[in-house]
Order: sequence, then structure tokens, then C-alpha cells
Amino acid sequence: MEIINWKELLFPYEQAVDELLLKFRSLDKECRHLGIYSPIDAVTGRLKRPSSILEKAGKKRISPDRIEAEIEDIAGIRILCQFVEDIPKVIEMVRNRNDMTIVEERDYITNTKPSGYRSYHIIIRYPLHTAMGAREVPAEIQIRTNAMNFWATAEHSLRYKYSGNIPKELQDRLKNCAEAAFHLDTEMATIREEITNAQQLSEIRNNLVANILENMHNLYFVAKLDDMNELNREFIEIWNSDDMDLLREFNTRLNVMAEMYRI
Ligand code: 0O2
Repeated sequence: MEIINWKELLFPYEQAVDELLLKFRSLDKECRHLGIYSPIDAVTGRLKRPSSILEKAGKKRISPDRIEAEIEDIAGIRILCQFVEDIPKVIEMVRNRNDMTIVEERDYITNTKPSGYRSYHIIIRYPLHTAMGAREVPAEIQIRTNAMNFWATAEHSLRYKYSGNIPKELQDRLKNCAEAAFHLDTEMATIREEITNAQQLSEIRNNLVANILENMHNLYFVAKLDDMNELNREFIEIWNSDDMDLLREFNTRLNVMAEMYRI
């Protein structure tokens, strides 16, 4: 039997996970920086363990020399969304990229698995530049809500515990839990606007305060100490009042002051 050099086999897949994580996390970060709503709540990634690869290969009757050609989820990332409505937006983000090719899409949200599993899977081919030259590896992108993920993670652990044979009674209860998780998603969707508005407001407030503090920090080097003490007192008063308009006004004033000192 052929001996598999796991370190060598997995290295490019690990590189793919690292790059994909960075790319999708950057997308989220950029949206937040620009003050645009980000449909991405979190991105995680994992490299399939050799034992899981061998188990899958055994189950699907894949010979060791066909593992790389036939197992498509050795590299995997998971994009978590707050709301079901965010999922199509993330799918579009993936479809619009030109640094990866979509091979297949599996919609387990519309076509829920008999287990109760819900998630949207996109299989891609991802180009890599390795020390050995250019090559492509397959990778799986799973897109789901936090509620779907909570269920899937718990069910996955039970699947391992029972080696895939979860007792019927537990399976039924898990199915009920899957429906409850989906119900939570549906209910959350009804107050989505309220939640996202609150989150955006808090993001704007945090950015304003960060800008104010940066300006004050810079002004300390050039302005008079008495003036700075006065500004500091004023800032604490405005901060305590929790008034966004006053915070905005104060920020504009500091921007002008900073600009004047720069000139
Ligand atoms: P791991 O440990 O996450 O890597 P098939 O076996 O034919 O159904 P295939 O090729 O495994 O299909 O692809 P599929 O069905 O799209 O599933 C790929 C991955 O989705 C799985 O990888 C799981 O991570 C997840 N998944 C699919 N079905 C279920 C489910 O019913 N419950 C949970 N919790 N996860 C699921 P692996 O290799 O099974 O596991």
C-alpha cells in the first residue's frame, strides 16, 4: 500500500485555507471600514484531519492515489452570517470573484438534508503559487447562519460520538432542534432592520470616538495644556450625554483644529 506523506499533501491546502481566510476577513473588514453593511459576521477555516480524509475515502471507496482528485473539502472555510438574508449576498460575493473558480454549488438550505442540516456549500478551485510553481486545489466554502452553525456543530460532535449511528430518539430530537434553529432565524429576520440599524449606529459612534481620541492625542503635542484640559472636560460631558449630534459636532471642531495646527 502506498504511504501517504501527509505533511507534503496537506501543505498547499493549508496555504489555501490561510489565503481564503485572509481574503474573506478582509472583505468584512473593508465593509465595516467604509460603513457599508457587511453580510459576513465571522469567517473560520480548517484543514481536514488525515483521519477524516481516510474515513471519507473509505466510505466513498476512493483509493489513496485518488484522494487529492476526489476529496474536495480538504481545505474548507466557513462564512457565518447573522441573518438568512445575508447568505445570498455572500454567495454573490463569491460568484463575483475572479481569483477562484466555482465548480459546484449545493443548496442544503432549500434542500435541507434528512438530518436537519442546513448550509450553502460552494466548491471552488483555488489557484496557488507554491514554491514548486503554480497549481490549483479544490476547497469548500460553507455559508450558513450562526443558528445553523450552532446546530451543525452540535450534531457533528454527536455524529462522531456515535460513529455516524446516532440513536433514532436522539436523531428525532436533533431534527426538532434544527427546526427550532430555523425558526429562530425566521423570527430574527422580522427584526433584522432594527438590529442592523442599532449595529450601524454603534459602529458610527465607535468610529467617531476613535477619531476624536486620535485628534486629541495629536493635539496634546501642539495645543496649550489649558485648552486641552477644557477639550477633555467637554468630551467627557458630551460622552456622558450620549448625544450623537453633539459627538459629531465636537468631532468636526477637532478636525478643524487639527487642520489649523497642521497648516
Ligand atoms: P468534516 O469533519 O466537517 O470534514 P456526501 O457524503 O455524499 O453526503 P460530501 O461529499 O461529504 O457528500 O459533501 P456534503 O454533503 O456537501 O458535505 C460536506 C460537509 O458538509 C461535511 O464534511 C460536513 O462538514 C457538512 N455536512 C454535510 N452533511 C451534514 C450533516 O448532516 N450534519 C453536519 N453536522 N454536517 C454536515 P464531512 O466530511 O462529513 O465532515
